[in-house]
Amino acid sequence: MSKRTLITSALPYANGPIHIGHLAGVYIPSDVYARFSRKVGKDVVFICGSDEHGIPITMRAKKENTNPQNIVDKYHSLIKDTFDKLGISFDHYSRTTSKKHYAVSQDFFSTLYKKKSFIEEISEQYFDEKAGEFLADRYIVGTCPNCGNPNAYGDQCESCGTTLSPSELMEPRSMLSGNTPVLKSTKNWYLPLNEYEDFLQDWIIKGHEKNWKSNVYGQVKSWLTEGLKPRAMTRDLDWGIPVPLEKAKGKVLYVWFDAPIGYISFTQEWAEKTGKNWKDYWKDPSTELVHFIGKDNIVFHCIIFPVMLKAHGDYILPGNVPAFEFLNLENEKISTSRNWAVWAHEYLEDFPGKQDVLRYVLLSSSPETKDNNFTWKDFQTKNNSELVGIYGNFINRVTVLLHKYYGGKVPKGTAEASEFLEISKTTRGIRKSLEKYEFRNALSTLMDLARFGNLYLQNRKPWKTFSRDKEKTEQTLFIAAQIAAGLAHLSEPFMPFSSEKLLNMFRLAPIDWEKLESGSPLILTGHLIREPSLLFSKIEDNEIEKQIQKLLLTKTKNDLQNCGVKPMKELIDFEDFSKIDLRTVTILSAEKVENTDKLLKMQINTGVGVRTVVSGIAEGFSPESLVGKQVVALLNLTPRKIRGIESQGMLLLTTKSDGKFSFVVPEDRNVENGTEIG
Ligand code: B3M
Ligand code: ZN
Repeated sequence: MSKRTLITSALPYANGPIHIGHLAGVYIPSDVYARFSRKVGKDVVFICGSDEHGIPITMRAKKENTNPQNIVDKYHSLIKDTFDKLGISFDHYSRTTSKKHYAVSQDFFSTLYKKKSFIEEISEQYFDEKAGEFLADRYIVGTCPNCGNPNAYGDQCESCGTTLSPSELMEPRSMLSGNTPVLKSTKNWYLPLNEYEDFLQDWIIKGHEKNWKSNVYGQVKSWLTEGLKPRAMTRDLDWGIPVPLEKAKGKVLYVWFDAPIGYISFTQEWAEKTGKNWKDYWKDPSTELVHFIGKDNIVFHCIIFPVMLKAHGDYILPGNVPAFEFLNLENEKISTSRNWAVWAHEYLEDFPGKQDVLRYVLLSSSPETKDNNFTWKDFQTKNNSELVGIYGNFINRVTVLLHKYYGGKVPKGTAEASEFLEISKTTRGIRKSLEKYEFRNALSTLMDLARFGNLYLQNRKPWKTFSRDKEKTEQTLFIAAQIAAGLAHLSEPFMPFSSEKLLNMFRLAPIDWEKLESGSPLILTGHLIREPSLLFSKIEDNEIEKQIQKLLLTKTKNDLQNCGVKPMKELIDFEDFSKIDLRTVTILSAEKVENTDKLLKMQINTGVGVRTVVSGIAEGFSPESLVGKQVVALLNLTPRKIRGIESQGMLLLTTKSDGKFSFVVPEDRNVENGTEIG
């Protein structure tokens, strides 16, 4: 019987588009795993949806000057569309504002409430008096008591990863007003995580040391060693799912309470749609439940949600939680707020038809065990040297030779050749890696088969043997065709678009992996293949340059935001500007103004007469160094008296942040004095 497998991907917050970090760390690996699991004959359901509650949404709404509903509507459709276009093969992609999800979440809460799983506690919570709101989690920032990061959030410090509660922050400040918040009492419902320590010890520490990734297992272990605390499952907010209790009016479910329940409610929606029984997937202990997440979600998926499931009592627990580290972009942390990202929807516009290239590159630099890095140069190299140079090249050689020598028909040959075994060996290798969530290994095993194919052709040189050894040439291309067919099938989880193209080129129907492992030929003698068509194409330098320029622009914008340059003055009309009379002038003489440190008196040749100007530049220049210098002056400034001397114009200078100044000078050193500037 096929093993039932329920695969979930972390629900992306509908507060912004999807970027390469999300894809590399959650969505592409989970999709590969889901596609692979289907191929090996498992009964798979692959579930996800948008996370539409919580502070990330309300904060975004504030930033975009709109309401949360508009934000989630906008980003939910963008995200869903992006996943579709990238071939992420969810069986169901929903959203946490769906009716079903409200009902399932409220029901879950009520069950725990009836079972007395919560502790009711009146506590002092931070309240922003200016905004008139309680400050939950991310609305409050302060200094992390663990590592000293001055910008830790009320629920988590992103520097050291510690989970926090707002009261633990030092020097708290409100994100709404910047003010120091006050404490005000309010009642909330807490899940006493500390009461589940023994359960977690048994289940994870004793039960999953071998099969969970060491980064996940290690984190959980260290939290358990530190000891757990009760955690509030309700919030004083106006955006979220109402707490289903009369006495909790105005309160909503904590977003990390409702979001993981989304995995359950979305499975129910999917089952209704397909006529399946959702309980098979959530209540039968033989079902394998796998959560794909980023490392910042480990605590929620390995501690809080399992405790919720355990307290409820009706559900299975996750069998594995493969969590990924982070992907950096050009050696810097990806950041939505700083726009430091490659946005998937923009990639799809800039590189049409190249979904598989992104899938390939992100998988090959997937942050499996440590943070990894994406660079555009590397992206180009991987496309040009690996996809075009190795994979595409092999396919092209095989299809061209088959057409050239045999009219596109697979020639006679025997599968009883050692080279043929490479295909089943590759299949087993990929299976072994993917079962351990080692996506990079799996992908390089696939590429090794293409490398092997190239080497095989290189060694057997069918273009040389064709005229003198008919049988050998036939055998070579028979095997080469098998390898190409093997690649077509085996690429499906990783590069589904190219796999489909290839299968079509070879006029083959998809098959299960058992067949690939069985060692029978994949394409028979006499089978007619289509004319070769291009699978991958070279990415040129100018396309990469364009992307790098885009990032440089972002960097410049970010730098400008952080530098101390004064903001621009009000706009003026051209008429205002044309009133200004700027000219090139030459300094004829310069002397210090008596009893001052800063002032110099100068005579200047303006081309329209000799003038006197007084300027506060004595600390920067000696009078002698100025004589003969051609500079720019504003001539029609109303004269004013400085220390009894009438100054009849102004010399133009720039002042740097260190206080040093320099003259604005014409680039052409031979300009006549009195030449107008404008
Ligand atoms: N919405 C994703 C994040 O932390 C979060 C995942 C929810 S999974 C139940 O970015
Ligand atoms: Zn910290």
